[in-house]
Amino acid sequence: MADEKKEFNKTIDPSTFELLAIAEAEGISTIFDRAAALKACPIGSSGACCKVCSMGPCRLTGKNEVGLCGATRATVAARNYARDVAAGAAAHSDHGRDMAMTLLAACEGHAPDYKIKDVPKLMVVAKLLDVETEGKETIEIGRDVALAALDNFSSTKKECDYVRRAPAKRAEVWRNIGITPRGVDREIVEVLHRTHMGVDQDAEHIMNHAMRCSLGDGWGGSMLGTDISDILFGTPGPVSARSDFGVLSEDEVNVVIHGHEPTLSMMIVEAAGDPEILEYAKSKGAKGINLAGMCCTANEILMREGVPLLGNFLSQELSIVTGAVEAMVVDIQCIMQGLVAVAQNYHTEIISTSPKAKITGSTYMEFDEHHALEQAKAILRKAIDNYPNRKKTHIPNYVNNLVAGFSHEYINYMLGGSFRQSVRPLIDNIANGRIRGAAGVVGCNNARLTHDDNQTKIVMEMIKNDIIVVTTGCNAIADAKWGLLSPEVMDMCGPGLKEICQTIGIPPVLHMGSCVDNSRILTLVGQVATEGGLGEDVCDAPTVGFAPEWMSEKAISIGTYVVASGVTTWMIGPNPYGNSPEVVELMDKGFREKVGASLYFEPDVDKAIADAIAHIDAKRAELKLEPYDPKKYAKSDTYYPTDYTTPEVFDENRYSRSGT
Ligand code: NFS
Repeated sequence: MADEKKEFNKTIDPSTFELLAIAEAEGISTIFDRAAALKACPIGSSGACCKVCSMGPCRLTGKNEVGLCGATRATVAARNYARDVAAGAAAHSDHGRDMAMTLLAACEGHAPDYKIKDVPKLMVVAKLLDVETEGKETIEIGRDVALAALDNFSSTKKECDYVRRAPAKRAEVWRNIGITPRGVDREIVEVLHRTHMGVDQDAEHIMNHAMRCSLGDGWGGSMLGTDISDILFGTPGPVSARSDFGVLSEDEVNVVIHGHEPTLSMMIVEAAGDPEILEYAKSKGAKGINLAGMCCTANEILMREGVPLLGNFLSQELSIVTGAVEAMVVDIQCIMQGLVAVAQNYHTEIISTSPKAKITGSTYMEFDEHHALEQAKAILRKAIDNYPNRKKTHIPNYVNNLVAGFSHEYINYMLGGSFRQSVRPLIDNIANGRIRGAAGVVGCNNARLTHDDNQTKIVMEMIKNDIIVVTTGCNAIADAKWGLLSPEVMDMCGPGLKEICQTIGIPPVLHMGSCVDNSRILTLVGQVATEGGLGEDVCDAPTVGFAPEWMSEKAISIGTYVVASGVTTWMIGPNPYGNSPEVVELMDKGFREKVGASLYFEPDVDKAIADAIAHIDAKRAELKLEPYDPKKYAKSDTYYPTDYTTPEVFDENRYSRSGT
């Protein structure tokens, strides 16, 4: 019994649960086992370890208040925090830069397989980047936009161009405290310099710069990454698709695309439609090619092409355990090193593609944008060649339907129609109390937490309380698998939100894309503030952010730029900088005084939910909006009863989830 309970606590996801049992029976070690066997270091996990010089590492625990050089707990925790932000910002922004490089190569004729797909978006971005468009061919504008974007990464200007996209009041807040982002490269370098031994020693000062660096990511590198992806591959609009392990096929070549950059994944989608490739698959006995997405690349190809979602971060090793995956094609970020070891027990080929990410034991097929389609086809041929090697398969029989593709452009169109695109109906219905507020729920899985439990719990609790949700990343995939992106989810909503969703035809949980696309959320909250009606700045509105199962440095950068943009955010789990009460206080009160929002690390998810709802109500009261009263609106007889106590035994019918 005790073991059963331990097993269940690893996940709430029936298909993950099923595959874990198979992995165990077959003696395959996964991250779930390693999490049980390897405890986290208590010193590092609270930000108490300083290893910026070789006299240490200094462990500031017990009676040790300072390190050898005299660095205090606060300085050390703040430095650790700033370095996490810098690493996360670097990952997002280097991805963004690659998108600009691809656009440049396409417009200069070096990457013939890429085209400008969304000309209206190109024009919008050109204007934002001060690129002259009069009398120029589209391709010339594309080239100049790419160059202007590249210039923004290493800009010597005082402010990066997209600061003008922020509401005027917000930009003023940043200027007043000196955290307006310049080129993100410069902000990252400055974090590394300031946190070098013996430079910046004041925790608050270090943390201010951490905010500046994160803003260079959110309003710089990431936002450019999203915009240029839209220019090259199209701005997403609603798309229906399927999710979960049941999307794998018994009689087609299954290719899992895992990682982040759409340059690779979109080309593989195109190559998979090539009749010659299809014929090749048939020549090897398969009925066709079946693509499925993993992690944030999944969100990129779902949003634009409706490619099914296989799973989120913690599902990656288990997808190989199905025995049904001929190739897992990976590029960068969130790719577990354990994949190759798992794949050695099956026929799955791990194909790495990025010159930035050499993965020992994988088959390396460098993806080069100059010959993109040819290389995508070569990758697929390799997968097809592997099909005859498939042996026994275990494909869990779970599929859920979903609707995704909610770019901020589409949300504007959906709310305002084609003549007057606007977020006004959203603002009005928050103001009149039918919608209580809005929550952004984003980010990773974490093997120290029950897989997908916090993700789905927070989203369900929000919509039940009439709080509309925008989601990205691994949270969006958890939601999809749990049926929370399907139309039926309306029945879980509180009465006011349900009424609005039915009237406007808007789902209560809006999938806005990958982690880089959190910049779409920034644009949306910026528009709400600029339009007026919920205060004049982002921090005035009744909005909150959550990272329910965060684990990566990218999540720290995201959490920080969301807070610095004015949205109070809860990261669920222990505070990785909690060794310094001063740093914790600076993230709470200090950030609130400076940028009007706080950053909380909260291990108790129920407390975080309660605090976030109280925060929304407090913001409503400050704005003197109608008090939220669900009884005033339509009666909801399908009000969803929730019991979130983790059951003793695995119960696949715990929520509304329907297996097929
Ligand atoms: Ni973002 Fe976390 Fe990775 Fe995507 Fe998932 S783990 S920070 S959500 S896939 S980037």
